[in-house]
Amino acid sequence: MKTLIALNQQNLSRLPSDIARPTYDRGRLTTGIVHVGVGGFHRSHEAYYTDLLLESGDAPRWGICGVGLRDSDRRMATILKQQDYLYTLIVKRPDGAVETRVIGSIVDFLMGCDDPAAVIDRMAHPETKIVSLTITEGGYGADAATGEFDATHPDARHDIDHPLQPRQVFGYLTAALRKRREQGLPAFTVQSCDNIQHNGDLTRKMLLGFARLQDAELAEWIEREACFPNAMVDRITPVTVQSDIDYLRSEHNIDDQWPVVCEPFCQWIIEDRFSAGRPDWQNVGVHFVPDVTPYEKMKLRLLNAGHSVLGILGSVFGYQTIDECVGDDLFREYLQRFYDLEATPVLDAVEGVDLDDYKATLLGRFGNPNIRDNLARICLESSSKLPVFLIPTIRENLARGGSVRYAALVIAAWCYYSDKHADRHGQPLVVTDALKDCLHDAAKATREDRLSFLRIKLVFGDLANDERFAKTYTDMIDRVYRTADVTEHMQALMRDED
Ligand code: CS2
Repeated sequence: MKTLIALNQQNLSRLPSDIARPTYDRGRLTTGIVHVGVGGFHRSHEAYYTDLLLESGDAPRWGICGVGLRDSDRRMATILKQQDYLYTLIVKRPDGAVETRVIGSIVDFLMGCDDPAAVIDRMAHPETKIVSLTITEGGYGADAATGEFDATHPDARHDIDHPLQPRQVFGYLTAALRKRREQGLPAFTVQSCDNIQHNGDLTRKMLLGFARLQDAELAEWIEREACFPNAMVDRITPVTVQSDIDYLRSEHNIDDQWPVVCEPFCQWIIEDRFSAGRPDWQNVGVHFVPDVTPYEKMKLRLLNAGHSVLGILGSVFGYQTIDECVGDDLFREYLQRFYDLEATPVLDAVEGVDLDDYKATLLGRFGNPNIRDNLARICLESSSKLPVFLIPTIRENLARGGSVRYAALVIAAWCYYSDKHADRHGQPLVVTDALKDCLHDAAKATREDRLSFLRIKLVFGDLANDERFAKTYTDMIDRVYRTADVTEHMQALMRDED
């Protein structure tokens, strides 16, 4: 047996010739970008685009320093450090073709919980121009009822009182911006890379909400000086599994402990507002626009909502992956109808995009059999996803008298899922959600009060008070609790429509 080549800087030249790798001098890079939340998505998206840019020419100011704030980031920190921050990106096409490239744009990694001062100093360093974030939809600390920064959260309270030992991202950003201001440096740009409508505006609002509680004058400076461009981010990136690691070992002789797998499609549309300069990402396919609103709305309401529709119905039915769902004509047709009848009528026109083509492309992307995006990934943290991906579509349809039945069945199936933690055969479903217990308790009470789940204000706001929706939802609950074979109900809804 051949000896495996451990992935690290020294071994780059020994990698098999068919593996693309950085040819730029990584030793020369300085870190213009600090990224908080280095998971699969950052590594298949921003770090990928930046690697392309570094490869294409002279952009040595734009190396990335990864940051983990929590202990759960330690594994990533340890593995990346061992590999000199290199990792392999495995791009899998639907036809089975695979492109493999070692990415070199991450050049350092700091753990905030070990050494907060190091993270603050790095963000405050004159070389840092952008602090980007992938902290998940639920990570922005907004109070679900008011939409303001939730200052009652224990970590937020801690951060207000301990400016130099923060726990949350806004504590770090504020401490670093304070330092920059004291040193006469320009504010960095805060670039959100999460799936939230107006992600930059939300980041700004939350950061200012936090900073005001600590230092009103500093908050004013941040408000004046820092930029928070909104952006639409897109690349389907499933969770890395052991077979991906094994594949690199057996096919390419490379020992990479945490590669990333993703689809070929990749999109990043950003509003061109940066306070301290930015990489020339436009040279490697990133689009800069004055207003990203229609693009982000389209993506959240079609791609992400489509994932949730298939993810929840598919999980209850007993499917494991998204491609399995769209491979089933019934699920595919259901999604298409949800798109056409409920999601699309409340979208705005998007310049240069034909929505029918966009939807067809999504079905093709979901169907990529080599991605095998697990429904468990799609369904995790649904309580912070659905309020962004699906519930706004319901609300807007209620306001215009449009159809809400396809979405209501999904919510009813999610109630069943949260109640039973099992699919229709009784096979356990793993639930990972910050509101897991609350969802479970409310769903359990469905027998006594069929609207109990819909009454969770943190997720649904006042949707239970809407008479039409409450009626439709109750009807769907009755169906799902009669039989959890959701395909029966999907079929019935489509039949009624014909
Ligand atoms: C998914 C997204 O989290 C989810 O539910 O819909 O992670 C999706 O795969 C990405 O946004 C694709 O760009």
